[in-house]
Amino acid sequence: MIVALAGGVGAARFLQGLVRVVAPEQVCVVVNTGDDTILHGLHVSPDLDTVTYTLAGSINPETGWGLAGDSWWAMGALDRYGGPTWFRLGDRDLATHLYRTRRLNEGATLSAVADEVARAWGVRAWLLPMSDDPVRTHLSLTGGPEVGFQEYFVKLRHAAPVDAVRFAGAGEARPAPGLLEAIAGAQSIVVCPSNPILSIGPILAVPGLRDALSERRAATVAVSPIVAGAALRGPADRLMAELGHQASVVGVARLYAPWVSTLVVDQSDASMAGAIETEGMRCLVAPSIMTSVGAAADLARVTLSAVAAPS
Ligand code: FO1
Repeated sequence: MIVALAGGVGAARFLQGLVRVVAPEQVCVVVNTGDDTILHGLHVSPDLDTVTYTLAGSINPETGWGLAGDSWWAMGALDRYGGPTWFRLGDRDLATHLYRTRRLNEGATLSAVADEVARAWGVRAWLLPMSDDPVRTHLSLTGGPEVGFQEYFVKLRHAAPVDAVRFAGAGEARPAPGLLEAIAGAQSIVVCPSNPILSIGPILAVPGLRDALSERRAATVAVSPIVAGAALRGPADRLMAELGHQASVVGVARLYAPWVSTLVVDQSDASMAGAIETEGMRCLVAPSIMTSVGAAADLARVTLSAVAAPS
């Protein structure tokens, strides 16, 4: 079994390549749920849905989230009542949130529902939320209030400066059933090219997960989401700088070194390999911009080779 830690669009694209290189049934994807939100009374799990729709080949290719070819009649109708419509839910996507909410109200766990949704879309990888318990990412805006993740990310277009991040509920959360066993028994553990603070941070905040991962350090490899000092998508670079980290592959290495043994960086960061090794990590250089599923598969192949080789 390969365990992959994931959150966001970059992770979903990487996973599309990973399941070309290893049998999907051998992949356990541990998904961030810190972005989950309740909207219109519905439980929305954006990262679970992005991974599900991407692996099902049904993701909207323009946005990287939501369903390809979806319509927006419900949002248009909601506008008549004054919204809120800043977080846009497509008509077919709404069915997923209706279904998830009903099942949770019936007493099903988030991991059971994630599995049901993934199977219904024909996804053969095992998708596991990091926890069945609620963990919610909140960001303190510099000189302003604390806001929920989606308010920061979508409503404020992740443009507002941030001085702190908090994972509410993490202290009481338990790892999803089977997750600790999957980490302990994994052949390799891959950290997808995801935002280290907002996507991987919530996973590490669930008590027991950081320790379980640290024990598997030699088998763990991460793909840097930062290329040439910038995030390919989203606010990772800015947020790292705002929170006092270096917005570079070296900054990623410093965050990951205690529990990850190898960092895969893009060719444009090849000159940083020595500095990464100074942080106590092996460095692998490979093309990491996923311009196609084939490129993602090539990146996944290189990434897995890192932990197959002796360190
Ligand atoms: N991202 C946006 O930028 N605008 C949206 O209106 C939006 C709606 C949305 C609906 C369902 C869903 O699963 C994802 C959605 N996203 C939207 C993406 C989401 O905010 C982010 O991809 C993640 O939370 C960050 O990983």
